[in-house]
Amino acid sequence: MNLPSGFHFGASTSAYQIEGAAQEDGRLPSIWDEFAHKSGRIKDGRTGDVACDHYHRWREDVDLIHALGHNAYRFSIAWPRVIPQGRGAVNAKGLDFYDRLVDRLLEKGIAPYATLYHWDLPMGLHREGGWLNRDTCHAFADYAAVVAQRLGDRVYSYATFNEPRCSATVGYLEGRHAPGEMDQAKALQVAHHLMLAHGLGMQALRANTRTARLGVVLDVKPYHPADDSAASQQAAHNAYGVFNRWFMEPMFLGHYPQDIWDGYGAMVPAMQESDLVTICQPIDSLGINYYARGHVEHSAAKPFPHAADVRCATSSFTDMGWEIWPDGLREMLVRIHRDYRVPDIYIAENGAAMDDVLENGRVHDPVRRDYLQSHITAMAQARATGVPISAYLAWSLLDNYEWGHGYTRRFGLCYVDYPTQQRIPKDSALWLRDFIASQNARPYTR
Ligand code: IFM
Repeated sequence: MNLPSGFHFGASTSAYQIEGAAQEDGRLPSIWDEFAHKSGRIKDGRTGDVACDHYHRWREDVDLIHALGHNAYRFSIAWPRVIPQGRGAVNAKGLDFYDRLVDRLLEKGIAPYATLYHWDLPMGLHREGGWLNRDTCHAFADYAAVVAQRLGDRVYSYATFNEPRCSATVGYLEGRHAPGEMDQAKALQVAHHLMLAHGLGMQALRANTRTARLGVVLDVKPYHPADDSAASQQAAHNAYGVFNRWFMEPMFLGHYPQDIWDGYGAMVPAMQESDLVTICQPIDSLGINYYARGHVEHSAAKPFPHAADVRCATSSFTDMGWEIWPDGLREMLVRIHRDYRVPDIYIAENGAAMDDVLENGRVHDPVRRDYLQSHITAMAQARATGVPISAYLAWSLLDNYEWGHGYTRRFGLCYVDYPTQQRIPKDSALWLRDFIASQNARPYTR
């Protein structure tokens, strides 16, 4: 595939989804602890209290990453472990955990990619209004500074946020994620504050690092019209704007997309004069999470963007019901490069939930293997056209807590037998290991 030997291959995880140890060593609850325990909206009624017990098994997990031939690993730092109330006192034990993890990754030739916020807002801040309260953006910047002062340039790549779109939309409009609200205007205000916090967080990271690469991770999706009508084409354009441009244009161009702003009408967020300047910080690297495309038709019955999902009869779908559409990854990489010219892009998440079965100590998952292979090929095609792409990180290293689905969805390269916490590399993990070796990817050195 003509990838340079410094290309990074690995997998991603996030704190609440794998760590467990929810009440240990000074960690306090986040909005996800509260939501998982109380909302009644988790499919199997379960929580991340134990998850994959990674907080206790992190050494073996790093050995596993190494054995799979990865030279990069993306994880998230739990804000409620590091600053349990969200602002104020720093919890030394929480920071120590990530300090040891980073050192161990470096010893093993694995580049640490750290995300500061993967949806686990400390409850202390949520009680003061959470992401609807502008002060939370400043608390986030303080937290970013604390982490960067401790981990510094040992972290190869920092991302401020994972999928701000998802935090805002699924948490405040669809109500399927914490904190479970269903209000479009609130979702837009939260999105604005998440972006403002990203800008302030970037400044804090910049002030406290020298060589680490800094940026954000966004979930991206192409939208295709399900029929030839002008109305459906407009719906696809609008949906693309709501999903992608609403976040990328403020961050990379310094303004909201005017057509989408007009579409939202009176629901647009309140902001201050200089917010867009703060939000539009230069980044070193953009992480993108790609899973599926959107396929929509116009629906007057739906609120703006007036788009209704249409299931394509000829497509295959994952266990999440997401359409398998590898070319969408190529399409998005080429389009993002064309529209925003960010200096570097990496695939921060890509993967498939499948109905995996453990049989005689093996998990045969040919559909996931094909999914990974076809998406890596799509990425390489984009790269061959000149898009600067530096890493491919699969979602996820382990089966884990899939938010509102609890433990009923398995995305892992490694199967987790939850009663014993045994990790079993699936066939796709072994395929990826051999593929990485075939690309001569070299271990990471600082
Ligand atoms: O599990 C999530 C992850 O936390 C964020 N991106 C999508 C994944 C699959 O739903």
